[in-house]
Amino acid sequence: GHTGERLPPCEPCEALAATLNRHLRAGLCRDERRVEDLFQALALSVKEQLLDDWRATRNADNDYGRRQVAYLSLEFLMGRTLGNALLNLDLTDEARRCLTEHAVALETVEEAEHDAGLGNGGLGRLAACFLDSCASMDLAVTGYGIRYEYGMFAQKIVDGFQIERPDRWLRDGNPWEVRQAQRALTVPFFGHTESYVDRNGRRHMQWVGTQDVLAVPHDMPVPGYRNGRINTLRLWKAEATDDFDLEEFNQGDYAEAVARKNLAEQITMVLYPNDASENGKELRLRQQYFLSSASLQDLLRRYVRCFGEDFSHFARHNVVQLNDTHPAIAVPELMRLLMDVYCLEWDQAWEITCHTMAYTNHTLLPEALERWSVRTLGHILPRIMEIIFEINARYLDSVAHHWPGDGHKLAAMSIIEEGPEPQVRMAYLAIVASFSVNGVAALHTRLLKDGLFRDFYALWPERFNNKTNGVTPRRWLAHCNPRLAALLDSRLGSGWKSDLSLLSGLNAFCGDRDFIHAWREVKQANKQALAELVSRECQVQFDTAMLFDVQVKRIHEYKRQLLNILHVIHLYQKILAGDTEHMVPRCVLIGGKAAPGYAMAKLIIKLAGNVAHMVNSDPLVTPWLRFAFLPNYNVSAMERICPGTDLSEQISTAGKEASGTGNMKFMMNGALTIGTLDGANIEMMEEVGEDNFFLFGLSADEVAAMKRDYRPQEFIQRSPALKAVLELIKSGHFSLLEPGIFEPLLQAIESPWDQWMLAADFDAYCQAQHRANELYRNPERWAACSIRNTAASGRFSSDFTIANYRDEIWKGA
Ligand code: DL6
Repeated sequence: GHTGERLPPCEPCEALAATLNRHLRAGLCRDERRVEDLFQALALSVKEQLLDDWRATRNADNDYGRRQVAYLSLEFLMGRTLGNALLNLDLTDEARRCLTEHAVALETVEEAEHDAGLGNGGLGRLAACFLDSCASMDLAVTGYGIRYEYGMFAQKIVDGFQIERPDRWLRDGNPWEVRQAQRALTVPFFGHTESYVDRNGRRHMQWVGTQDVLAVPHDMPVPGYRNGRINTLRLWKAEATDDFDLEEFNQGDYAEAVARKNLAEQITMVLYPNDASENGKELRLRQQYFLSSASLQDLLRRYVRCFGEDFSHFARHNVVQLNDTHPAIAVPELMRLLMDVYCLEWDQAWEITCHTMAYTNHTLLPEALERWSVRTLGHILPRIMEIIFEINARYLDSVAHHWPGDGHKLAAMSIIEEGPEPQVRMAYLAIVASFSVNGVAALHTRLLKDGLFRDFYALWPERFNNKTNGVTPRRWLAHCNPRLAALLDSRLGSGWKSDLSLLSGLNAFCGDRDFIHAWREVKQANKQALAELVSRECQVQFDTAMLFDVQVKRIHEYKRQLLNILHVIHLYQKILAGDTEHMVPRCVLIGGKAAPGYAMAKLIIKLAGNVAHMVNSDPLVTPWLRFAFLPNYNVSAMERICPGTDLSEQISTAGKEASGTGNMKFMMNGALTIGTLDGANIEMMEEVGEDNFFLFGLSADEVAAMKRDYRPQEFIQRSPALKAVLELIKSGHFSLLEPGIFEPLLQAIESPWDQWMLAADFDAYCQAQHRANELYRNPERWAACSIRNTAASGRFSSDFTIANYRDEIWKGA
């Protein structure tokens, strides 16, 4: 038919088994059947099953009966899709039945799926949890992101050092995505601006001489939990525009045309692997603008199709949630589109922008606060730079009005940071244009208000609000821990999967011997599965009778994996000294990736490996202690890790971890936490009670006060244990073949500039570890505390978080 012609509706979908066989036959032209083939065929079949609901969802949302939310994020750390999709669509049993004739377990097929590693860590995984909750709560939310050809690198450990390997996750194709070539849009770069006067004598600006890049949507389905809603994650892929290829070709410069094509496609080639630190590269800015522009054009196109070019209700029908400042360039871009494309006046465009944008901050660390040099931004996006200058000029008028005659304030609050190389402060740009600014845990939001954004809070207190993070109970309990899920179902019914507060019903079972027994059996089985993973990936044997003590997250000094390693060395020394009375045998696991350019983080990994080697190869030590570093920690590894963990390490320097979300996954799965008063740990402890939590260390206020006169030597001299640990490292015991290699770590601990204050917290940490040891000696009491942790985790469902976004920010969604 012709383009756009309506075709008759399709036949209703056949049963999963029939689709599966069809896809298997269609996808294969050989006899043997690999599990990868079964995965592809099953994924395509599941996608086919949800297509009707997906279309129905899109059609229902297109009439703007409710406010539409666009969640803009440079990262969506989705992990695998199959298992979660089957769960939400209630197709798990049917899929299992279909696979019996192929004599393969569903779990085996699930493991053939590559993780979609389109994110670094917490920020990207939060976006993924939010998508699941939004769909499950029947909200019209679209995720907008980038379809990186290469996601988060794969981590290999060679001689104890991290090696990065490219993550070619699309190698076998992505069965979930639907390419929407007909909905491609163009995004301009470079060029310059000109003014012109229209027929009515109005002056306009235009951005000309641009190099345009095509943004092609690749849609991923986001099924709600058994409610028929299928939301969309729209990932943009950059491609060269046809016309500009042709033009070059006609001029005979074929090679140049191909080179330019590669340049355009570079934009979505790779995810920047830096978590909580600045990227600063031009290509990163191009990614940010590419995502922001394409997504806003998409929003405007949909709006205009429904309402024409009357934008007076745009903000009532749309809200754009900015996931950190990465997409904050959307602010001037929306202004540009409204003014330059749809001819609105400044004031009207600004009114719309300020009622549409909402900004979430995810970090207080200064090195993660984005700045772009005016020179770079002006070169790549000249029209956008002009608009930022104008936004700043008008906004500084209101600052001057609020603080008359205070030049200091003007400089401190300006979107442009003056200096030899003027910079655009992206967080300020986001705040100035947003009707809502939120932090991600109560403490974090307080620190934003009193510290980092103090002046803005004084100017616009009503904009600031807290939304404590959460995680989806579908993936992080029902799917990843089927044994515990079955036990919960048997006692509570299955309603907890969509109302996690029902887990509080578990409190009634804390004294029930049979239940405690069943609870411990589940944990044992999950520990066995985790031990198998550790054995396969680390060649270290974990014994399920021992306490499983786990810290998995990005490697960063502020997260203090080093503190954990020092404690392992402390235990090692106690064991060698024969001081094992009442010691509970323990297996310590650390996992996580270091940013490729972060030397200290990489050295921490190396130390973990060397210490592990000494611990695990000493037969006097291994009955008491085993230690492993798990390579390539990612979403699917966490699905195996959190159900099998006894003790969860959340030990960041107070005031540095904005929220944490791994902490919540562990709690839900019945781990006890050893942690500082940081991020959401505080709220977790409030929910479960201090008796069921191993709290230690300085508070955020104490850290801030101590910073003025920090003397680590005093702590070291006062602590025989710490002294001994540092001396053992210094002696070369863990670096016999690499003398002096750990010197930078030792220097950091002993430096008065050590922001992370390891020495100050070491003794308190060991005492908290000792309390954990004592509790674990009584397995029944430990299990009761474990039950109470799961029971109290309902608050940390991302459904609860999203209900708050809906009611307090996205009003009308
Ligand atoms: O809000 C999600 C997650 C928090 O749980 C972590 O505490 C926080 O470190 C992380 N922030 C970042 C910062 N990246 N940037 N910009 O990843 O966000």
